[in-house]
Amino acid sequence: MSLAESVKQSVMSGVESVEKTAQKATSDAKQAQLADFTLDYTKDHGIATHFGVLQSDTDTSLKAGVRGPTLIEDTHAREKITHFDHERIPERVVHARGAGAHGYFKLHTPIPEVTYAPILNNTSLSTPTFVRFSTVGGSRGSADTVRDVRGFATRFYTQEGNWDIVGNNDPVFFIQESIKFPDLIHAVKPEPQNEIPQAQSGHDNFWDFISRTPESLHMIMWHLSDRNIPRSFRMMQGFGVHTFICVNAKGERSFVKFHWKPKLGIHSLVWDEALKISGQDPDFHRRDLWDAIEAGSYPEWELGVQVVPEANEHDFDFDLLDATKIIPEELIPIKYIGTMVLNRNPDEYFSETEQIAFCTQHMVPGVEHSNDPLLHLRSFSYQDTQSSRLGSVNWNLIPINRPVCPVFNNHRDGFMQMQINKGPNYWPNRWGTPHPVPGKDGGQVLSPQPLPGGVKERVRGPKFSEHYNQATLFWNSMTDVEKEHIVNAFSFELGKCEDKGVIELTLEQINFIDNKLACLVAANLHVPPPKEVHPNHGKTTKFLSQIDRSNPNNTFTAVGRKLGLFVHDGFDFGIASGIKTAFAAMGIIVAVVGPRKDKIKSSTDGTFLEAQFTFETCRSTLFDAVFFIGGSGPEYDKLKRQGRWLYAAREAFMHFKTVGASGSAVPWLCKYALPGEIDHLVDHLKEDGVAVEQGVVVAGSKLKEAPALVKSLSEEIAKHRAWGRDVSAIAA
Ligand code: HDE
Repeated sequence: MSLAESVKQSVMSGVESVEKTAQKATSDAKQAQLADFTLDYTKDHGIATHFGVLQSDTDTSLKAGVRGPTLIEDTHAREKITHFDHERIPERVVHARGAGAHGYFKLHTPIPEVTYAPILNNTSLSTPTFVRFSTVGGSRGSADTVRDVRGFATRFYTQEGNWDIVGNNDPVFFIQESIKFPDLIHAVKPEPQNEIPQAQSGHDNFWDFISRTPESLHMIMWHLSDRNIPRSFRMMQGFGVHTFICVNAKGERSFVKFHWKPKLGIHSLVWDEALKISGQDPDFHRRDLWDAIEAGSYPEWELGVQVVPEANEHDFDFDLLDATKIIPEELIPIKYIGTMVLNRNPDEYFSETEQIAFCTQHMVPGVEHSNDPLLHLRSFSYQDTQSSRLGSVNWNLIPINRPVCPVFNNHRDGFMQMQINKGPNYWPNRWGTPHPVPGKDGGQVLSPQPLPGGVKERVRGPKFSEHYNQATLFWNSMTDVEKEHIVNAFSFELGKCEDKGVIELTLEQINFIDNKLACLVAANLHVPPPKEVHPNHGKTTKFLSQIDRSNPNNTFTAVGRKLGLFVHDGFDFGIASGIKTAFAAMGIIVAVVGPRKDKIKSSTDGTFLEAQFTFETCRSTLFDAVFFIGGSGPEYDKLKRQGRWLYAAREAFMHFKTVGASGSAVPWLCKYALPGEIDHLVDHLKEDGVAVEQGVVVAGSKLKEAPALVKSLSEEIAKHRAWGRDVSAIAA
C-alpha cells in the first residue's frame, strides 16, 4: 500500500461528522465557477498551438536540412519557447512562499447584535473559502520551517462579494503604522549587499531595526516563541490582527477582532528539528497540508470574535486601534461562531494559490475599516501590489479572484481584459444600468463614523507610546519550557549578529520587558548583562501558552499526527499490524519505515508490511513519534550497528517526541540507542506488559495483543512532547 493510501486509511475513520459533510460543500458556487475555467488534461487531447491548430510534432523543430539551423517559420516552436520565457511573474514582495486550499465556512452562532453581514447571521449558508498560508520573509523557493510569522489569509466567497481576512498566526504586528512597513521588510529581508541570509531574521539589519523600534517588542516575543516554528499549518491559530468595525442592522458599531482556533490544537516544532527539516523536507508544511486533505483528514478552525461596543472604546489601558496590542481574553472573551473546513487541494498551484489576490479592503457590508493606522495604507498596498504582481488591473477576472455573485461596473479595458462588456460604460446613463443600489437592497453604505477631529499632523494617539506591558505579559504567561525556548531563540538570533552595538541596544530593549530574560540572553552571548532593573508588572494571562493545559484555546489530540513505524526483516507482525490497524481507526497516520521501499517480511510466514520509507529516505524529524518493532533473525541480531535506527531513536528522544519499542527492540533501545536513559523503565517492564515514562513507551516480548500498547502510545502522542524529559546527554 502506498503512503497516500495508508494515510487515507489511517485518517478516514478518525474524522468526525462535520468533516464528512464537507464532501457536499464541493458542489458550492465557487467550485462550479472554477469548473467552467478548468481544462482536464488527464483526458485524451491532441497538442495544439494557442490558436488551436493541432500539431504533429512537439519534439523536433523545423530545420533547413537535416543538420541545418532552426527556422523562425516554426510557429509552434516559437510559441512554445516564447510562452516559456514569460512563465514567471514577480513573487509576492512579502509572503512569497505559501500553500493554499479550498474549503467552506459554516456559521453556527449568528451575531446579529454585532453585524448585519449575512455570512455572520445565516446558519443555513455554506460559504466557499480559499485559504493561503505563507511565510513572510523567504522567497518563493525557500524552506517551510524557518522561524517566521505565518500568513493565514482567508477568502470567503459570499453572495455579497469577496471578504478577505488577511491575517497572521500571531495576533499582533511589529509596527503601529503602515508607513514603516517598507523599512521593516527591508530590514528583515536578506541584506542588500550580498542577499544573505535567506528567510532568516537572525542578522544585523533586522535586529538593528528592532532595537530602534520599541513598538515591535511585543511582536518580537511572539516571533521568538514557539509560535513562529509551527508543527503544521493545521495546528496554528489565526488572527485578523487589526481591530475591525462591525455594524448591526440598527447601525450600532462595535470594534471586532477575528480569531481562528485550530481543532488540532496549537503546536510547534523544536528549533533543532525546524533547522533540520529545512534541509530534509523544505516542503514540510505544504506537504503536511496537502497529504491531510488528500487523505480526507480535513483541517478545521473555529472562527471567533472579540467584540467591544463602540461606547467602550476607551475602557482599556491600550488603544484598540494599536495593532501591537492584543485584547486579553480575560477582559473580552472570544465568542466562537462558526467552523471553517479545508477539504480540497487546488488543481493547479499557479492559477489558484499563486494568482489569488487577497486584499484587506475586500470587506462585505456589515464589516468595515477601523481607524487603525496600520490598516488604511495596507488596504491601498494590496490593491496596488496585485496590479504589478499579476500584470494588469484586470486581476479580478482571474478565475480564483472572481466573486460568485454577479459583478457589473463601469471599469473597462486595460491589459488582459477577459470579458466582453456589452452596453453602457458610464453612469448616469439612459439605460439606467448598472446603477447604484440603495443600502436596503444590499448596496454598501458605510456607517456614519464619528471622527475625532483635530488638526492635520503626523501624530499617534497618546496610548500608542506604551510598548512593553504586553511584551511582559506574554513573557510572564509562558511556562518554564517556553521561556527557555524564547531565551534560546534570542540567543540564536543575536548570536548571528556581528555588530556589538546592535546586540547591546537589543539587550537594553529586552531589559524593559524583563530583566531576568535580558540577563539570561546576555549570559548565553557572553556579554555584560544590563545594569538597570525595571520592575516587571507580574501580570499573566492563561490564554497564550501552548504548553499550559489550562489554556482553553489549545487542544491535545493524537488525531492527524504521524507515527514512523520502524521494521526490519523478521519483525513481529502481531504488534506492528495491531498498532497500524488501531491507529488507522483513530485517525493517526502510520508510515512504515523499512530497509527497502517494498514488502517487508515478518517473522510469521506469509505476513508482511509494505514500507513507505526506507531508513535512508526519511528522518525522525518527519514524524511526531517513532516506534521500533522488535523481531528476530540476522537483521535484528545486527541492530546495535544499525546507525539509522540509533540516530532516529536518539533524535526523536532529543526532540521530546514519543519514542517506543517492542520485544527485542526494547533492550536495544535501552542499551544502545538511549544508554543510561530508560534503564529504570525497562527494569519495571513485565514481559507481557507495557511501561511508560516521559513519552517513552515499551512493550514486553510476550505481549500478545496491541490494545494496551496502542492506548499508551496514542496518549503520549496526544501530549505533543514530553517536556519533562532530560535530553541534555543526548547527541543527535
Ligand atoms: Fe501584508 N502584504 N502588509 N500584512 N500580508 C502582502 O500583498 C502590507 C500586514 C499578510 O497569501 C502583500 O498580495 C503592508 C499585516 C498576508 O497572498 C502586500 C502592511 C498582516 C499576506 C502587503 C502589511 C499582513 C500579505 C504582498 C503594513 C497580518 C499574504 C503580496 C501595514 C494581519 C497574502 C500581496 C497571500 C501580503 C502589504 C502588514 C498579512 C505588499 C503595506 C499587519 C497573510 O500588499
